[in-house]
Amino acid sequence: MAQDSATLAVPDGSRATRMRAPMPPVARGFLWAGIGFLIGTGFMFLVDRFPGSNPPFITEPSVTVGWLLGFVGWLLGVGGYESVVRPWLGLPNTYVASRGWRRYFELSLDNKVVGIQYMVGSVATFGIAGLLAMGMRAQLMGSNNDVFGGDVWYLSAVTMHGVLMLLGVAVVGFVGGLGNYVVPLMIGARERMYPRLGGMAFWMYPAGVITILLIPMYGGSTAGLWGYEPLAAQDPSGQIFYYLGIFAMSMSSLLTSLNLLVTMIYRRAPGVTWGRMPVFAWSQVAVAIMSMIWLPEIQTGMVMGLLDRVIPTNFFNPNGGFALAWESLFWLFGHPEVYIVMLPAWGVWLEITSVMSRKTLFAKKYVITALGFLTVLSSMVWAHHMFTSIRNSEMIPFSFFTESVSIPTGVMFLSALGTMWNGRIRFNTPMWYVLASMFNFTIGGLTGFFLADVPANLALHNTFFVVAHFHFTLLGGMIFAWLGALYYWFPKITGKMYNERWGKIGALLVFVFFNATFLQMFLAGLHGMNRWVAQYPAYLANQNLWISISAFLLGIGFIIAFWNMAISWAKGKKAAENPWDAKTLEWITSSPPPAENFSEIPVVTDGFYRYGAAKPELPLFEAETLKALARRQKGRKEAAAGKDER
Ligand code: HEM
Ligand SMILES: [Cu+2]
Repeated sequence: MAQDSATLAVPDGSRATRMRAPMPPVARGFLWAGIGFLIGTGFMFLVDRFPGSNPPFITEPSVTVGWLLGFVGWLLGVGGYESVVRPWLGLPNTYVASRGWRRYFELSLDNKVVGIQYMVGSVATFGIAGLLAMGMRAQLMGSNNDVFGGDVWYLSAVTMHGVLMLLGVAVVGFVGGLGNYVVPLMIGARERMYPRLGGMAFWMYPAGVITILLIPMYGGSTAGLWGYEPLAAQDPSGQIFYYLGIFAMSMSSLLTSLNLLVTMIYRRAPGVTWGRMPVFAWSQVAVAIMSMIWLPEIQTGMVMGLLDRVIPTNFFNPNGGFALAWESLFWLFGHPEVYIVMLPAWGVWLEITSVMSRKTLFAKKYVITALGFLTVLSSMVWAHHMFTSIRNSEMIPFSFFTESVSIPTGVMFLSALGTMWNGRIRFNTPMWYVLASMFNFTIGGLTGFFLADVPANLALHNTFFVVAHFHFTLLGGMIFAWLGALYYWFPKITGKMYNERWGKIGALLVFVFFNATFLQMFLAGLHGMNRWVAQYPAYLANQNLWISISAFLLGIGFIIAFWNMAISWAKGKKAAENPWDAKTLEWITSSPPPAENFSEIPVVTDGFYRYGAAKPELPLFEAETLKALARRQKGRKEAAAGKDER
């Protein structure tokens, strides 16, 4: 490492003295979380003795307060104490970043460390939520199975699977993971605007995942990802972990998005104008705007739902409250959420198609305009999830706006296709994933049209047709693009090259068995297979058996896809500096980049994606950057160790 990232924490230039940490930060996090929990529950025990509860500490109000203090204890324990609290109190700065692997187990101020923390965390969460899916498919393999030992536990698995996949994988994978890692590099920034906030934001995420995993220990939660009222009010106590877990995970994404947005506003390198900024970064601008509006909205909803249980207030309680308000609150966030997830996936399509086709990105201005339309339109369609519960007169506008979303969406397809047109396309693993994602998303989008159509929706609502539709967009569209992105930036992040043959085998297996699994789900839905059921009529058993078998094979495909990355990271060959001949800024620094991202801030004089020019590399960057490149070739050690940049 050229420079210890700790120096970033000490802006006044004074070097912090290294304090020997008494305990690894994560261990201290758990300890302080435990202490916080005990203080919270103890306090509640003193102020309110909970007649009849047994044991007396474990009641919903006391667990809620205990969780809040535990959450604070966790954040301080993993490093918030040194990096945030002490500086606030004016105490001498004792924050020193660790080196090597230890950096990943503490609060870090380096965008690349935080990006890897999020990426590895989201892959692990994908594994856990994927295992739950395998369990669900084992249950549904026969019409009368009992794999989970009771319907409550099956439904709790559905809830946890949905919440973890959506808030713990889909959002986090692109915003926290690749967003933190790639966006500052793409715009030529040394760091994000608020490194400490970025470091803290990450640690909220595992707290949220763990909270969701605690659901079964507190009785389960059967109301599903969207926690519909008044069902949720009747749920076992595990439901409070649903509210708290979603709160923590969404807070993590919100703060990350804010940080990235401010970074893009203030930290673009000279010459990286808004117009030149790469599409992946642009997609994160749109994501940040949507996150700033809709994540606080759903967090408010989560708090209201929680208060309904622990105070109890009466927001959604049918006796005096309004249960349908929850549905609107949820979907006001829920629909923009799918765009928060999908926009970066489209950004990835376009980055990769341009690079792999060696062609200038087609219609970039229209793509950015379309991102703007999607940001607005996606907030005007939420009641298409509620056609069975709203008035007839309210249906047409929601149907209309939903279908109009296909226009800006089509722009993404057109741009990708126009970019590939007449290009010399390199069909490697990232490109395979992008093409697969485009194929899958087409099916997801077209079946969305059926669901936006009111008469069809009324028949298909809550059947497996819907389950298949949203998996085609989320899993087939977003997760495939995510895998493509991970493979594409793999050489940048690890400095190693992945194994192309195993990459393609993984991509092929995942593509074939994804379609085998979820195409059949459309048919099951049309034949009357309901969702959120652990048992179903025997005539559907044969079809479900085949769905389950395909799902298990899909699981194996995912294991191969991720295993290949893990093995290549450990043992792969060293990658070339810019193996794709890409034009965006992250590829002009070393792989992996030094702590400060660029040894010299690049100065950009032309748009990116200029393929086909006579000398593609040269006209892009000015002399300073070329000097930096030359210096790096002489040896990074010399260039970085010798001088202090600040
Ligand atoms: C590994 C492959 C996967 C399989 C086999 C699978 C299977 C399932 C099944 C059987 C359900 C329950 C449907 C019901 O009864 O309502 C479900 C629900 C769900 N899945 Fe997946 N899934 C997979 C991956 C994903 C991914 C990658 C995402 C998102 C990025 C996702 C998001 C969801 C959501 C949001 C729900 C709804 C949860 C709810 O109703 O509360 N799934 N999945
Ligand atoms: Cu929607």
